[in-house]
Amino acid sequence: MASSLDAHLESQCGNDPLKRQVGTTIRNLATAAVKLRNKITAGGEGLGQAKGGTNAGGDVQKELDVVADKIFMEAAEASPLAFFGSEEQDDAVLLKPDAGLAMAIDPLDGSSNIETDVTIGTIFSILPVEEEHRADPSKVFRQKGSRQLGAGFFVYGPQLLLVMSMGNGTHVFIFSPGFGGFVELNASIAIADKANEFAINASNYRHWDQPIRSYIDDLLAGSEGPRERDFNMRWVGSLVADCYRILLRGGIFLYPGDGRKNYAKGRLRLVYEANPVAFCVENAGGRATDGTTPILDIEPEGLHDRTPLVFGSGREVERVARYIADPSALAERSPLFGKRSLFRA
Ligand code: FDP
Repeated sequence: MASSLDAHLESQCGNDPLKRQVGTTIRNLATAAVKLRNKITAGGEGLGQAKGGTNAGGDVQKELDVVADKIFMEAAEASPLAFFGSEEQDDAVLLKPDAGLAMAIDPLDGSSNIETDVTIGTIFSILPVEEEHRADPSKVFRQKGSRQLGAGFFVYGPQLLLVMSMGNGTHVFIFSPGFGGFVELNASIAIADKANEFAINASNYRHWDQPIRSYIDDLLAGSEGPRERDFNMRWVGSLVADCYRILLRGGIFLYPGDGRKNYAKGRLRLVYEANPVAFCVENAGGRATDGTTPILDIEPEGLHDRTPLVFGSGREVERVARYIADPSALAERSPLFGKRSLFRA
């Protein structure tokens, strides 16, 4: 019989008081995710409708964004958290001043997919709270991702999944209505080192820097290009879904910075998107970088910072970093570099 989420958390946390607080928080998040999944499944008009407001990053808020934020805020209030930071709120909120943890969350990832019934998710990052953070709360979400005590995401797709890590492997749980809770689906994921698929929003091709264009050109050239083999492309447009696919069968995801206004660091958020994804990916043997620095080594300047994000199969992520570090070396190798682009056929 597969192990339950409860049993897994018990074994991960042992008698360590701080880890037990992480365990309690993840249990509360799991209950909240089931609540949100029930709302999504019940449907009803308007879940994907704009509310008329924008969130901290200027994205239009939809009804389900607001519902999700409320559900996870309630879960946070019931958890041993001193600070709570959400994509949907401008500033972090003080909850229980003496508690040991802080949590940053994207309550509803993939909002643009809500009304089309495509997979969406919730992404969370749990950090320790030190005395210096109580003295100056503005520092609490400026901790590097490598300091996360627990991180993961829920996937609201055909099945409700929880992908999580407490720094000791990456584990997948599936919600079983019959059992009335989450049971283990994959005890420890290992990302394939070799990628056969890539994920990128190719409509931004003309805005990318040359190294990213060259890298994608070489993938598209397939067996006729320098890679001498074909690659497939998959882009769901919900980070959680693209990440889960890559955890399962390898591949690479890129959301680079680009030349559009306000996209110099891409679109994704460091603290509550890139960090938890990187934590799960690295704990599954993959890599995550902003192109030059491992995501988990970046010191955020604030809760809503953006970062370029490249993650997935280790060898492929390293290759992208080489394109960025030394484009001139690749110019000799790539038959397409500097020539007519495949996208401008
Ligand atoms: P969304 O805005 O729909 O919430 O987190 C932001 C995100 O989705 C990711 O889930 C997704 O990978 C990305 O944005 C998609 O961005 P583009 O629409 O620019 O492709």
